[in-house]
Amino acid sequence: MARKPLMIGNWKMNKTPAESVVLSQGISNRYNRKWDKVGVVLCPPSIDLRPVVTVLDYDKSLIEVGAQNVHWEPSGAFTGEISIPMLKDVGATWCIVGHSERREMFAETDETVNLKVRALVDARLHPIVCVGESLAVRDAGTTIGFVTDQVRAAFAGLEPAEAALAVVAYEPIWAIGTGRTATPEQAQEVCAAIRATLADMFGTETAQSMRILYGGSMKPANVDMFMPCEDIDGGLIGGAALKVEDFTALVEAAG
Ligand code: 3PY
Repeated sequence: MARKPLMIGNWKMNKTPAESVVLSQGISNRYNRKWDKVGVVLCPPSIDLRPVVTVLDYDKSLIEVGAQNVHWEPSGAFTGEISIPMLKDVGATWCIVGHSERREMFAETDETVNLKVRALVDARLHPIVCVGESLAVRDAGTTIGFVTDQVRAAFAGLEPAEAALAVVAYEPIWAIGTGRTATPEQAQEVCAAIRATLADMFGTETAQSMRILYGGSMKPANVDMFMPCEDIDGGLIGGAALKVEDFTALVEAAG
């Protein structure tokens, strides 16, 4: 089944609202019809969502916008959190869930990842479910079991049509912010195992329709190694998403 490639920029905690206007405008200016072969999503910090959506709406851009995190409760005493109704109001349609930085530094667990995925699909938003192993897990030879357990936990309790709203991003932790990348063979092996797990949970048709991304220092210099892999449908991009030239080069390479 042909899956439309997808490139998602994860800006992490970079770019002020003023800088987010410059970056999203720069990317939008480079957007051309060729890119409708590739889905593009920008995930700026939550304070930048409104300015980025405004820029892209003004340009009638096909680029979509996502958040980097969300709480599963619709409102309440959760200081510092943002809710799904807030994302919907601002025009965000995607949300990263379970990035390894949040799992490591902000106590995100498989259980809270599942609560967030559940709440997002209930609101018909698209979760970007991040999974990936540490170097210790890779060295122990237990990567496939570890990552597929994360997938099972994140998607527990969903119906196939709900799961199909999500994408999965495989990001080996040892390749994030280190300049190291997995080899295409390593990435493909894990992404194939993720797809097999989704097939086991939701059926082959749903699994074949879902996009699985590679993340972890994907950049213009290595994108051509990953895109031909059978089970890799795009990238979740960190540092290279912060430069117009780099990000647009990645999108063009995916198309
Ligand atoms: C990276 O490539 O550094 C990422 O973590 C993307 O999410």
